[in-house]
Amino acid sequence: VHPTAVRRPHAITVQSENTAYTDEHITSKFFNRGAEVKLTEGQYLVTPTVQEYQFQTKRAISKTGLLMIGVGGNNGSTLCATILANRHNITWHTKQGIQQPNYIGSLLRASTVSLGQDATGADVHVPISDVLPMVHPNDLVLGGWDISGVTLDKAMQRAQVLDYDLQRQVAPHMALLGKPLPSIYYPDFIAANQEARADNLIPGEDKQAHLEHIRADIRRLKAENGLDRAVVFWTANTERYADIIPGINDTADNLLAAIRASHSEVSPSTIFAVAAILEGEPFVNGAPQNTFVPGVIELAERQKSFIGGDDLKSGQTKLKSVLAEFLVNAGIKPLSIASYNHLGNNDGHNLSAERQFKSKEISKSSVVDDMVNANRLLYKAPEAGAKGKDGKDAKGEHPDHVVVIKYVPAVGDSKRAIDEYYSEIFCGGRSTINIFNECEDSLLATPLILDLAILTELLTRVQYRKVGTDDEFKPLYSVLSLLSYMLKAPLVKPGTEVINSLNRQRNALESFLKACVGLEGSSDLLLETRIW
Ligand code: NAI
Ligand code: DG6
Repeated sequence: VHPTAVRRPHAITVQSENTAYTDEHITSKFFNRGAEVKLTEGQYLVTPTVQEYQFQTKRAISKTGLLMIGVGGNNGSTLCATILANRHNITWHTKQGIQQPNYIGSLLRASTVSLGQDATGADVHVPISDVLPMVHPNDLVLGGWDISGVTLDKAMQRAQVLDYDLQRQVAPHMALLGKPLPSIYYPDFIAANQEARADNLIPGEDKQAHLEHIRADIRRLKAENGLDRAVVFWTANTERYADIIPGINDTADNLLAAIRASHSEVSPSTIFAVAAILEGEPFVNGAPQNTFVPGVIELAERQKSFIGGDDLKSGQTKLKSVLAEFLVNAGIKPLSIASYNHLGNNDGHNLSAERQFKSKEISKSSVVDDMVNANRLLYKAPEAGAKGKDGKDAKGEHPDHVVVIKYVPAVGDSKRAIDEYYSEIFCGGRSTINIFNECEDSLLATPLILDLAILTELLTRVQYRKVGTDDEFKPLYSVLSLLSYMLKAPLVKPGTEVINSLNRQRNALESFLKACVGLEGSSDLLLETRIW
């Protein structure tokens, strides 16, 4: 347990009538500018709109626990070990020399935003984590559950991710974290090949009892560690999709009744999500399965709890969301995107089972939809009222998109990803881009877990007021779509558009953080550089 969670001095002060600072809060005024578009008799009628909001951010950072389900896995153990290495400033020998611990790969800790220009006109960049008070990763209290009862030092060795010299030095600190808490295991939801690991289980088959057990764990961990906030994070094996069954998981009340009745379609991840929601703690899903069945979303709304997901967007998909947007926005028409990868860690083993692969295939496939839909010059729109083979609204023209994952034990955590982008260019020409990407999967994923936990904690401290409508400040909407940058298949408010473009996701986040301190979103217009 690390003792801090105190407010660090705030590095930025905005001097403006739109921003007010008290010991407790930063309050800002923000004008949300947009445009309403109507198509009338072949003409687009565009009316600029503006709505004033106020944001209020609590300045005191919560003492925050990161409670991971699957803490004994590659991501979980790597995250714990790297935080401990940073916290204790452990350096280690590699064949390249001495390596310092760092947070490279974390959007919040290793990337910057421009605040504006100095007197010479040069941009002034600051770490994103300085824009608002945020938890430092070293201060996170770590813990969680795993169906494998291996202690965390041994779990780190089993993962085979970190250099030996780091493992050697961090092992005593990892050993202090002990054994993960016993967890819920419903074998039907993960691959049969995981059974040998499952030796640390909450007994029985009563799902209501399991829910109460997890709720009690969350309460106890909070009390024992003096936590103000516990972010509950699924980084356990990918589950199969749960069937959405009317009367079972379609509403909050039906879902709670289904848990009481120990219905077979309630997955372990859904039990954890419900436990966190009922405890008023945020839940983030780092894997692709549909943990957030409609009943979970309704429950989160009803309890005013926060949820975010799905599936960490680490390498191949992150690049795809950039490359597909680049091609489509350049007026080039991708005809097919073929993505292969092979890996040899336990995640790959689990995904070698058909139903678990299917969950991952879905999250990896959705990522180009919005870019394609935004360019009807290249891709034909669906006929009005047309239906697809599945009976749902037809999607219109779309590039062929295939996703293949193979388990190759020899390569371990070092995933190989191969992508071919085959596109139509000028006057019938063709362009083929091939990408081969090789990387340590868990070292890409781990900083995303940190970013998600830190942002989630921050977003629980931000409230807003729509000026002219709301008298009081209120919390943000339950589904934290501002987390989208780190997630492959972002969960959004039902009925709103999913944004997959990585650039748009980052801009949204940057604009939001700046709005909370009373700064307008970043402008690349740079007008003063273009006029006399
Ligand atoms: P892993 O297989 O090494 O770890 C998963 C852990 O979850 C294992 O220790 C397992 O015993 C445990 N587990 C399974 N069911 C459980 C349950 N019901 N309760 C508690 N623990 C349970 O996998 P890894 O590499 O750590 O990945 C974790 C998840 O994150 C997977 O779903 C993976 O698809 C997803 N993911 C991983 C990325 C990466 O780059 N490593 C990126 C995107 C998503
Ligand atoms: C094989 O695809 C294993 C998966 O868990 C991925 O490594 C993970 O989802 C990351 O995928 P991506 O596409 O973001 O690199």
